[in-house]
Amino acid sequence: MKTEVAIVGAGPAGLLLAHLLARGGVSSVVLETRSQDYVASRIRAGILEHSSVELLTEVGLGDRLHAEGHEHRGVYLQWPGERHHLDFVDLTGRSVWVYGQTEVQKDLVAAGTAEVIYEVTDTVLHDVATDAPYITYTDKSGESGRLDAAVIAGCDGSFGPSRHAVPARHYERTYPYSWLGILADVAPSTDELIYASHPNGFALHSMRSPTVSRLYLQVPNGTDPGEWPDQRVWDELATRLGHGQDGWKLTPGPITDKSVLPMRSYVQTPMRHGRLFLAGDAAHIVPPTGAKGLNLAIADVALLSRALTAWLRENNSRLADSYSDDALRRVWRCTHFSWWMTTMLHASGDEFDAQLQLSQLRWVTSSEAGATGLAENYAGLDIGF
Ligand code: FAS
Ligand code: PHB
Repeated sequence: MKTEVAIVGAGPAGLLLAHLLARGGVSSVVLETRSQDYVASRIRAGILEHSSVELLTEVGLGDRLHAEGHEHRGVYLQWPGERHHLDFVDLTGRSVWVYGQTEVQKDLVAAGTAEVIYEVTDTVLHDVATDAPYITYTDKSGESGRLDAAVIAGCDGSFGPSRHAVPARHYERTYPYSWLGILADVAPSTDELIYASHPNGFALHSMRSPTVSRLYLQVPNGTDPGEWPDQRVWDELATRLGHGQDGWKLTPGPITDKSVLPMRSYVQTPMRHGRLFLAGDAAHIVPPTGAKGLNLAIADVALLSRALTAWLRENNSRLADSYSDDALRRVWRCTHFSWWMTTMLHASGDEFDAQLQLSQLRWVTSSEAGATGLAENYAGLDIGF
C-alpha cells in the first residue's frame, strides 16, 4: 500500500493531522494498534485552550464543541481560607472551553477524513532517513502489511515505536506524586475549575458537563485506587477544596470511574529525523496541571500539516526544515508552565516549598502582571508562538 503520509497512531494528534492534510489535498493512512472503540473511550484531557478552539472551528470540527462545550472565562485558585478567580478574558481577551478529549476524538472520527487501519501489531518503521521510508505491520487478521510513504508522522504517544526511531536528546523530570482522578454523575459544585493547594495535597474540581464532574486528588506515587473508597475520596476532596468555606459546599455523587495518573515532564529533541516527524505525546509529556497535553498535540499537528502540505504540494521544504525548532518553542513554554503550575500547587512536605507556594499564589491573585502571566499561558498562546 502507498500513501503520501503514513501516520502512526489514531489519537487526537494522528486523526487531526490526517484531517488537516486532507484539507490540503495530501493523502494519508493511519495505523492504530487499538480498536476504534478503545481509543474513543479513553478518559483523558478536558480543557481546550483558545487557539485549539479556533483551529478546530476553522477546519469544520467545531459544531458540537460550540453546541455542547462550555466556555469558561477563567479558573479559581484556592488555598486554606482563600479563593480567588482569575478572569482570563479580562486579562488577555482569551477564554478556554470545557470539552473532553473523548468528544474531540468522536468529532475527528465522525469527520471521516482519516483512513485508519485499526488493531495492527508489530508496527516497525524502516528507512526513515531515506527518501523512501516505509512501515511494516501485522493486521488484525494476522496478515503482514507494508505501507510505503513519502513521509512518516509519529503520533503514537509515549509508548509507541516512533520516538525510538529518532536519535534524540531526552529531557525528563518525574514528580513525587500522582493524581487520583474520578468521574462522578453529579452536577459540578462550581461554575469554573477550582485548583486548590492544601497541606494534605493538591485537589482539582473540573467537569465534563452540567451533570458530570471530573475531580482529582494528589496522591503518593504507586497509590492503588482500591485504597480510596468513594467516601474517603469525597471527604478528602471536601477538605482540600474548602467545603464550608464562605458557605461553599462540595456535593458528592456516584463515582463512575476512578484511576491513578502518574505525572512527569518529558521532552525529546529533535522532533524530526529524515522523513520521520513526531507530534504530540510521541515527543513530549506534560503533567496535566496546566491542561496542556491535548492542546500541545493540536498545536504540533497544526504546524506539521502546514509544513508537509507545503513540502509535498509546492516542493517547499522551508517549514518542514524548521518544524522541530518551531514546535519545540511552544513545547518548552508549555513544559515550563505545566511544571510551574504543578510545583506551585502540589504539597511536597517541605516547609520552604510551602512558603514559596503561598507567596506565588498570593502574587498571581493580587498582581495584575502575575495574573496575566498565568492567564496567557493557561488560555494559550497563538499557534506558531
Ligand atoms: P495518544 O496517546 O492520545 O495517542 C497515541 C495513539 O497511538 C494511541 O491511540 C495508541 O494506541 C497509538 N499507538 C501506540 N503505539 C502504537 C503502535 N505501535 N502502532 C500503532 N498505534 C500505536 N492531558 C490533559 O491536558 N489533561 C488531562 O487530564 C490528561 N489526562 C490524561 C490521562 C492519561 C491516563 C493519559 C495517558 C494522558 C492524559 N493527558 C491529559 C494527556 C493526553 O491528553 C495527551 O496529551 C493526548 O492524548 C496526546 O494525544 P496524542 O499525541 O494523539 O497521543
Ligand atoms: C480535566 O478536566 O480532566 C482537567 C482539567 C484541567 C487540568 C487537568 C485535567 O489541568
